[in-house]
Amino acid sequence: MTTRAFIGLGSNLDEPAEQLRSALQALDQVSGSRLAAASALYTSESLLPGQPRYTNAVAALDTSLEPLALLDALQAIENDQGRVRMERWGPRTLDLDILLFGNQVIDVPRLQVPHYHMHARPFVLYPLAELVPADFLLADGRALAQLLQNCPFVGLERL
Ligand code: A4P
Ligand code: MG
Repeated sequence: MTTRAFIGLGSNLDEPAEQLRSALQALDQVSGSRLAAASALYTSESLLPGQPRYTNAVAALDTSLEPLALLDALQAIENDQGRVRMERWGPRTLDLDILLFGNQVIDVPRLQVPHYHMHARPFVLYPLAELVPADFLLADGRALAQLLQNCPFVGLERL
């Protein structure tokens, strides 16, 4: 059985667009998984002052992995692409977040899904909207259309 997961990709170091392109290829290579679709790339200012501009995208991944095994695979890709965890929220070559995992709500120490903050981040919601129907509901019942209405397309540039 496969589950459709949505993965948020972000980078603000070392040629971010290239980082995202190679991460998309790596996602397609994850065991038991297939990259079903990817959004356009978007750029925006960092939420944290003084950091380089971010490039973000969202991918749809069909996977037979369990959620924590998928998280392990994503962290391995982050490490392969040279991410050094210097400080939480610091600049990074690659950040891969599990935004949604089918219709599951997950709350264990290593993993919370839907991803906290995704409902208020234009660089997550607009690329996600490219990949799902207009009446899409998050696993926690929130309507994507409503979240988009509350989250104006401000400061985002679609590449
Ligand atoms: N973790 C829990 N839930 C999840 C999940 N759903 N997906 C845990 C992935 N990981 C999850 O992550 C820390 C721990 O979160 C993991 O070990 C995992 O067990 P991390 O990637 O090491 O830490 P982080 O990315 O520095 O923290 P976080 O909270 O993911 O950072 P944010 O909030 O994503 O902030 N501005 C723009 N424009 N675009 C961005 O992408 N990103 C950040 C980073 C700041 N500003 C930004 C952007
Ligand atoms: Mg992260």
